[in-house]
Amino acid sequence: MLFSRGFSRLPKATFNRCSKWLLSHHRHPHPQDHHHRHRHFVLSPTHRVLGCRETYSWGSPFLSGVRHQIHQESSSLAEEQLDPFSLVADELSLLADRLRSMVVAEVPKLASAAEYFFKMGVEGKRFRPTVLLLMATALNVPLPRPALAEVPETLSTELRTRQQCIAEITEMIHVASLLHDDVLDDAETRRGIGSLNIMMGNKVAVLAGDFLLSRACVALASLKNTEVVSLLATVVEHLVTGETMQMTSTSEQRVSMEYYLQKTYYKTASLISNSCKAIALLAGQTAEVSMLAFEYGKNLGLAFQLIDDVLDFTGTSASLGKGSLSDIRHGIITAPILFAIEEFPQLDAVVKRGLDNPADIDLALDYLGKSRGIQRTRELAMKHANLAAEAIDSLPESGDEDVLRSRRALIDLTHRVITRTK
Ligand code: GRG
Repeated sequence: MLFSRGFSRLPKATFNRCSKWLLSHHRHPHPQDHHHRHRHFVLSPTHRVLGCRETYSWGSPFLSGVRHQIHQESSSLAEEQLDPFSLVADELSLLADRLRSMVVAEVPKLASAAEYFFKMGVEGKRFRPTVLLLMATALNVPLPRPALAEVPETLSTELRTRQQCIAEITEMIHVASLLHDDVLDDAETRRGIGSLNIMMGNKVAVLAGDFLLSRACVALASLKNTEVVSLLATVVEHLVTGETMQMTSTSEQRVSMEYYLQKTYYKTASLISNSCKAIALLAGQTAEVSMLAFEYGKNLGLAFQLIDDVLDFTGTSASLGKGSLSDIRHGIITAPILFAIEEFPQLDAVVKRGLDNPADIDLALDYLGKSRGIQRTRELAMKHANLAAEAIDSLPESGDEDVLRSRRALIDLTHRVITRTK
């Protein structure tokens, strides 16, 4: 099974707990198990955590797991190091233009609110559209049905436009959720500028989020694919469910790794996993390939959020306390603290008290510094990054250079997610 392989380095009890709910979601047979090689992002033998200073390196097996179709390429192509973002740069800039035109509103106030985070320079990392455009190319393989083996040029252009539309919808849902999140959190900044709630007030920010969602719905309807509509509607439900889980958790739920992972899937990984699946469905891919696309997105999304949770404590420096500490200050308990509780059970009572008291936050940070919480969170993120890369390795073979290049870029992204500092 895809899940159990990547978790082999985690203690069994932790793996069982972390993966219980994940296994109950979307269990599926691996279509090409025999092709699998072990791919592991590993901590270097010299890896250590001293007062939470840490050094990580990528084990050489990183590239060795890429399947033989990639190894069979000409060495120049195989060695080519391409930035995943630059591979789709032209399309990303077209997408940015289209997004700006899609969010034009009749009422001037709503128009300026809706376009706020689509303006040049404040578009964010564009991580999701990059993944989706790369996934569209990575899945550009002949379909098993002979009638569809030769796709005419016009049809493949039309398919690409529809897949770009998924990237636009995904970005609109993402930005809508950011706007609502900032209202709920009373955030003051976003993407390095004043948050919309601060610039225009909570009411306009909520309405702008609703407006983006409605424009996303119109775009989704235009695709005339009910399965894809259903996937993305479920994503919105998951975003709201995840946020509500975070907001309403009991003290018992706050210290549960299972609860945390489920909330993380809903809040962060569902959007990218279901959008990846939508890309595959639009291409008419098989259930197996669609599920591999989903698995890639899910595991990449989980790895992304786990690293986000580490960075909240460490910032760019890898030293504890250098991050914004925004989560813990808002009483939000994330994986590093949950792992620290396993080592220091006395931290459980501190966390359950609610962390309203700054002295309790300091105490929790002291325990975290003495624990392997940060390191174990990174390890869990690496397990998910490995699983994401394995999903790409398991795609049907292709000799097409563009397809292989995009697959390598998707695998490269799993690496970047783990090593990112912002
Ligand atoms: C209105 C759809 C909708 C949802 C309402 C508020 C809410 C329910 C959900 C919150 C979802 C949320 C904001 C999750 C956090 C996801 C996350 C990791 C955001 C940061 O993503 P980046 O770093 O941001 O990719 P940029 O700015 O680079 O795009």
